[in-house]
Amino acid sequence: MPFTIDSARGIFPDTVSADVVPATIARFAQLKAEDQLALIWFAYLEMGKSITIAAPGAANMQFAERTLEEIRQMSFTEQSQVMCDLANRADTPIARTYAIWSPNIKLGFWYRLGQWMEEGVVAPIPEGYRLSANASAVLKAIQALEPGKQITVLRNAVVDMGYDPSKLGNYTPISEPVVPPTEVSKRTNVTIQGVTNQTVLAYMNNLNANDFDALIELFLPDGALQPPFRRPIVGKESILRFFREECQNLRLIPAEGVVEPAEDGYTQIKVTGKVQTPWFGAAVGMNIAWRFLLTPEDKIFFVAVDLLASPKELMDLVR
Ligand code: 45D
Repeated sequence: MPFTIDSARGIFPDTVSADVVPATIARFAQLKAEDQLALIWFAYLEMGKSITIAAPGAANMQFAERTLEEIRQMSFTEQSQVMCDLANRADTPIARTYAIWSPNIKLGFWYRLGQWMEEGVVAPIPEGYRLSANASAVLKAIQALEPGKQITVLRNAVVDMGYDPSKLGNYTPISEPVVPPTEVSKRTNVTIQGVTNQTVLAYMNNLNANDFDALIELFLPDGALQPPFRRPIVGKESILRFFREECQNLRLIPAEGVVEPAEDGYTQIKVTGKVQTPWFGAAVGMNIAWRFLLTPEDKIFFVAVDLLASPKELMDLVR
C-alpha cells in the first residue's frame, strides 16, 4: 500500500484550517472556572442576539433529565459549585456522569441550564461580575470570529468539561438515539462542480440522509476519518460509532472540487463547501474542506474534514 494514515493526512497540504479555534480553546482552558463560565455566558448572550439555537428534542434530553432535575433542586450556591466543578473537570458524581455523554447531550444539558439561568431557576452569573483581563481578551477574540468558528469554540469548550473520561476506565458512552435514515424518496442529491466520483457523491448523500450503514460501506475496513481538530478515527467499527454518536442531522452542502491521480492508482479529491448543524440550521454555515484519498477500487482510505481558516479557502482548489 503506497500510503499510511499518517502520510494520507498530508494530501492537499495547502489547505489552511482555522487554527484560531484550537488556539482560542487553549487560552480559554487557562482561565479559572468562574471566568470560563462567565465568559461563555457573555459570548452566548451576544450570539443569541443574532442567531437562535434550536431546542434539543426530548429524545436527546432524556439522558440528562435526571441530572438536570437534581441541579434544579439545589441552592444557588450548590448550583454554582456544580458548574465550577464541570469547568474544573473535578472528580464529582455529576462531573463523572457528564463525562460519558455524547457532545449533543452535553450541549443540550447546557442549553437547558442557560434557559434556567435566564429564568432565575439556576444561579445566574453574579450581577456585575468582572472578567479578569485575560478572560476579557479571550471573549474579545471569540467575538471577532465568524459564526462558524464561534460555535466550534463553544462546542469544544462544552465537550472538554466534566471529569476526564480517559481516567474512567471501562464505560459505556451515552448518546442520543439513532434516527432512522431519510426515506429514499425524500433524499436529496448533491452536485459538486468538478467532481463526478460516485464514492464522494454517495458519501455526501448518505451522510445527509443519516444513512450510516450505507455510508460506512464506502470505507476500506481499516480506513480513517479525521474530524476537524481531531486525530483520525481508524477502522469501520469506530467510524460507524462516531457517525451514530456525533453526526446525525448534519447538512452537507459541497460546492466544488478537484480530482487528481495519486500514487499506485489512488485518487485524491478535495471538495469545499458549507456544513450546517441541526443546532443552528441555515443560520450558520461552516466553511469546510473534505480531503479524500480513494483506493483504485474507489473505497475511502482516508477523509479529512477541515474547518477552513477563511471563506477565501473555499476557492483554493488549484493543483
Ligand atoms: O459554561 O463529513 C451557558 C463530521 C453559560 C463528519 C453555557 C463533519 C455557562 C464527517 C451559556 C449556560 C462530523 C466530521 C455554558 C462532516 C456555560 C463530515 C452554555 C463535520 C457552556 C462534514 C452554552 C461536522 C451553550 C461539523 C448552550 C463541522 C452552547 C459539525 C451551545 C460542527 C453551543 C458542529 C452549540 C458544531 C454549539 C456545532 C449548540 C460546531 C454547536 C456547535
